[in-house]
Amino acid sequence: MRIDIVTIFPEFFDVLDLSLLGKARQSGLIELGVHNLRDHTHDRHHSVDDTPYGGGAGMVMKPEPWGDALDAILGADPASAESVAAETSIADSAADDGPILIFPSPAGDQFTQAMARELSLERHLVFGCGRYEGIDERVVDHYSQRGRVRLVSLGDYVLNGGEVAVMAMIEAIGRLIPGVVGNPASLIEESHEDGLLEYPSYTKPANWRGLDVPPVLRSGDHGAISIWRHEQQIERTQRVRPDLLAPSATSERQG
Ligand code: 6GU
Repeated sequence: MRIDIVTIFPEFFDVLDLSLLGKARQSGLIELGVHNLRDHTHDRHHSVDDTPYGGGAGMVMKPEPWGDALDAILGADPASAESVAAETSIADSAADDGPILIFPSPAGDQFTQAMARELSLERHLVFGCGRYEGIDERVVDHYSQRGRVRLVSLGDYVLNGGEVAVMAMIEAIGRLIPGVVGNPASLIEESHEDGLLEYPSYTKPANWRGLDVPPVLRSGDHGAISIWRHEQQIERTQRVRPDLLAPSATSERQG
């Protein structure tokens, strides 16, 4: 999978050198491009923001640097005269399911494990990290005319910018790409994969600070262990996340 990120804080994504995703990049399973939005400004101060039309607090990210930065990744707009020879516009590639452009936004669709799985099947994801009060809406409108665009939110709280959200999304998506996680079975037994929270896990020693490992786990009875773990999942989900057990949650998962 190819992943491109446009941001004013490219260093933020240095951590993608580490851990499982770093290994996936080394082995070529994930190809990453991090692009500095300021490289696509043309004024002396490299400004990426301006005051909002209509007034109000904060600053809005200007459309021109975004247009230049995204065109450099996606190919120029085929509708514009100078780009007749553009090789890979999103309009062309939309036919073969070209890139998806994702803008992290608290106003977007909720990011879920189901969405992570969907996106893990894509060949090319492009993330545009907004800062300040957001990006000029015409950027979303323009690229929506040319291909697939999604606004995606991590949850109902406010972050200063999209960078942390994109890190979270890339980690959730990247680990679902075949080969990134060494043991595929570990993907199946996790929270949210079957719509339930994970069962509790234990390792040695059998007694730690007066606390015993549940005896069933040391019984060697794999049937009993399997039943116990499933009961734990149900109990935990009922207690912590009853919304996941609601019928609407089930139909959403299947839909
Ligand atoms: Cl995706 N972006 C920002 N800026 N804030 C958020 C978010 C995303 N999801 C929750 N809060």
